[in-house]
Amino acid sequence: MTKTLHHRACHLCEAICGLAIEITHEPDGRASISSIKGDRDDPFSRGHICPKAVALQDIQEDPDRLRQPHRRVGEHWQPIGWDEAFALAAERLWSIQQAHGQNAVAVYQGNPSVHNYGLMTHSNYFLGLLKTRNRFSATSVDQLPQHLTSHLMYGHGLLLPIPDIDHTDFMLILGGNPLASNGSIMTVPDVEKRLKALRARGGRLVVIDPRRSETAAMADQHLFIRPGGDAALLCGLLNTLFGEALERGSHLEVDGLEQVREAIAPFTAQAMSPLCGIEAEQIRRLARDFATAQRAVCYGRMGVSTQTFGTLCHWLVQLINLVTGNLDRPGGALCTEPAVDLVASTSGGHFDQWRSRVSGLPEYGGELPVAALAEEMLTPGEGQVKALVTVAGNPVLSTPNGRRLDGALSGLEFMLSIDLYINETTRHADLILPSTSPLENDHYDSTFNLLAVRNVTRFNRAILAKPEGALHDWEIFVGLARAFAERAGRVLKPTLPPAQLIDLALRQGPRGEASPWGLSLQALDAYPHGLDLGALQPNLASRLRTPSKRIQAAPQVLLDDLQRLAAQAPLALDQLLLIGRRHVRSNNSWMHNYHRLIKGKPRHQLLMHPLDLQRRQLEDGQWVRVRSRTGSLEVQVQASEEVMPGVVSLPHGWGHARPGVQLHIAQAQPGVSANDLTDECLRDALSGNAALNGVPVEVEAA
Ligand SMILES: Nc1nc2c(c(=O)[nH]1)N[C@H]1C(S)=C(S)[C@@H](COP(=O)(O)OP(=O)(O)OC[C@H]3O[C@@H](n4cnc5c(=O)[nH]c(N)nc54)[C@H](O)[C@@H]3O)O[C@H]1N2
Ligand SMILES: Nc1nc2c(c(=O)[nH]1)N[C@H]1C(S)=C(S)[C@@H](COP(=O)(O)OP(=O)(O)OC[C@H]3O[C@@H](n4cnc5c(=O)[nH]c(N)nc54)[C@H](O)[C@@H]3O)O[C@H]1N2
Ligand code: SF4
Ligand SMILES: [Mo]
Repeated sequence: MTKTLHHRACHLCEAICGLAIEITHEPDGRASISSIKGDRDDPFSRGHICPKAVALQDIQEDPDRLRQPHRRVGEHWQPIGWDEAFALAAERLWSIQQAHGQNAVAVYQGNPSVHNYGLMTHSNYFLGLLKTRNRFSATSVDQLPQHLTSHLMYGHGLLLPIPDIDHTDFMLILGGNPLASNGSIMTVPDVEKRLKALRARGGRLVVIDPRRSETAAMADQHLFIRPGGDAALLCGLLNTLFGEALERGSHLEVDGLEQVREAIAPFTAQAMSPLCGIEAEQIRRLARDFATAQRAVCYGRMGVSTQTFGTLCHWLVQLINLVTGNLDRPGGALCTEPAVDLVASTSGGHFDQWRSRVSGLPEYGGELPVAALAEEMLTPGEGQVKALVTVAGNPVLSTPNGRRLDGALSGLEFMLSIDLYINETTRHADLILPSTSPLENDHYDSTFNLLAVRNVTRFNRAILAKPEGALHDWEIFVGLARAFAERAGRVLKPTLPPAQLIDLALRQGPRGEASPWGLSLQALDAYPHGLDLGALQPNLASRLRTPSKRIQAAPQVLLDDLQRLAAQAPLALDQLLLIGRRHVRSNNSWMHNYHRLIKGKPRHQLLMHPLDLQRRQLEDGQWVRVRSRTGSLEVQVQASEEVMPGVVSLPHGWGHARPGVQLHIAQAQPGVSANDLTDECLRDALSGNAALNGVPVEVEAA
């Protein structure tokens, strides 16, 4: 028996934590993981990991994880060979498109699609052949408003300014809880340490959240906000900045700032206060504190994206950073300069060039909002969706009104899933193609290097050998593409393995052969702990992709959306609103099948303020029925002063006890799916992003 030590990063969430993994090799050739620890020599994560990293071992060993293709035969699953599986998929998808048109096949790509580089480089090799307009992904239950804002203001949906958390003096967070999520569109391992450092250097952290989250609890100031009230608060802040001459000059060239100033004039702190539930003087004081800090940054995330004014919120966040001189400035918000530069190598994107068939929701970057997926399946007529391909996703638990989608999936003619498990979604599939596990994969983080709080890069070599007969995700896509092209009589362009594509991108990139860095894949092998490329630097002026190469502060669609806010009625305080929450041991819907992550105190409960319980004569710990327009469910309630009165909180991604699901540990857990209550009709009107937060609900004794 020998032991070897390996270094690579964890890429389960967005944080990029360096790992030191010890592998035991048996004399018969078998290898197993003996320990997983944080890598202290990683310059970015500095030893930090969360409990999910250790569960990489459980993923590896999980008997429920599929290891070969499975085909449905009635109620049973039958293992089949790869070639047979590819041919079956090609035949069914092709014939459905022949009978009903190309758009009859829909695609849904889930979150791990950006956590696995083979999916990044190769999913479109196959999916592009389908030429369907019914493409959906987890983007539209998440960060779509942020892409759209950057597309409209900066000319590229990936020019996303990241908080310079290590150098700021004032951080204002709305709708993000990095202590649980480890940062998002702000890749930041050991965020707690970095926030403590901010406070230790005399800086301030202010959190706006309807719940006293873990991050709010460590802040200098936490303001409760009525869910969905952020656009009003942000308008009040911006109005104060203009009204009290708190602006600061910027080196950036901007069009439309005068239009913004004019448009925002009626949105005074006084007028906005009843729309967000924060005192006018409180709003004004916050604006002054922000503007007078040496270096400040306003950061908005999930909680402000997934609400009915999601894009308006993110536009206002950008404007607040811009007018206070904190955009593209150290200690403010800065764009990264990654070694693989997706901004330089891709087009700026497009918006609203076509719309969904039933509800007329706009496309962004070739994808339609996933809130429309079920209705596209359920509404008869030309273009009705008859088949679905899911890739690394679980939309039944992750998208609004998941129960309706659940029902719609059972009516499809064919469903293909590329996934590791038979879960709430893939149980409806006719064919499941599982890929290798995370540690059997190489990985290069082209997405999260783009979103990190420092410029970083590394190449992660696979640590465990690919089992015999297994395929990586990218190989599955190549197999599907070949079979489909053959069936459809089309010529397929050749492709290269992901490692070679990344090598090319590195060599040709800004830190490549023409630069002093001279990066290539081979060069990165010299940095098993990752390579720090330095702090973020101002660069937006030269990277803007708008036609004028100037920032567009006043896109017409956003000025128009401001009028929607102006027409908003004041808050109905007696209406209970549902919000979500994340836990550090959880990862969306898919990591509940591992003992070490689900042990400990139960965390599936509905959190409710004691006053709201009292008003309904309910008691802590009792079972309650929660009802919304779309559904109802029963769950245990927990009294909590963490949530403000009028707000209840339920985590998403639970509710695994459904027939046919093969997740033996997860199924035994209590918990319900928050998305059985969310509503596909509640959306950000501009982008179509799902409003998963601020859902009106009623709660009564069960
Ligand atoms: N109510 C509510 N709903 C939400 C949210 C919320 O806050 N509240 N959050 C939303 C957000 S931000 C997101 S990103 C979505 C996530 O929604 P989804 O992406 O739909 O769901 P996940 O739970 O991430 O499912 C990941 C799936 O990928 C599989 N998988 C994991 N790794 C791999 C791999 O390497 N290859 C392949 N082929 N498969 C793999 C897993 O088995 C699992 O089935 O949920 C959204 N839904
Ligand atoms: N442990 C863990 N880490 C994760 C994930 C996970 O599931 N578990 N998922 C990963 C993914 S895919 C993503 S996208 C990121 C998300 O990372 P974050 O954006 O940090 O998301 P959350 O932790 O959901 O924090 C959202 C916060 O918004 C608050 N909120 C809800 N409604 C409103 C509102 O109307 N206004 C305001 N101001 N706040 C509101 C909620 O109370 C919550 O505290 O996390 C990633 N990291
Ligand atoms: S925070 Fe946890 S899940 Fe995320 S990258 Fe780090 S170790 Fe992995
Ligand atoms: Mo997400």
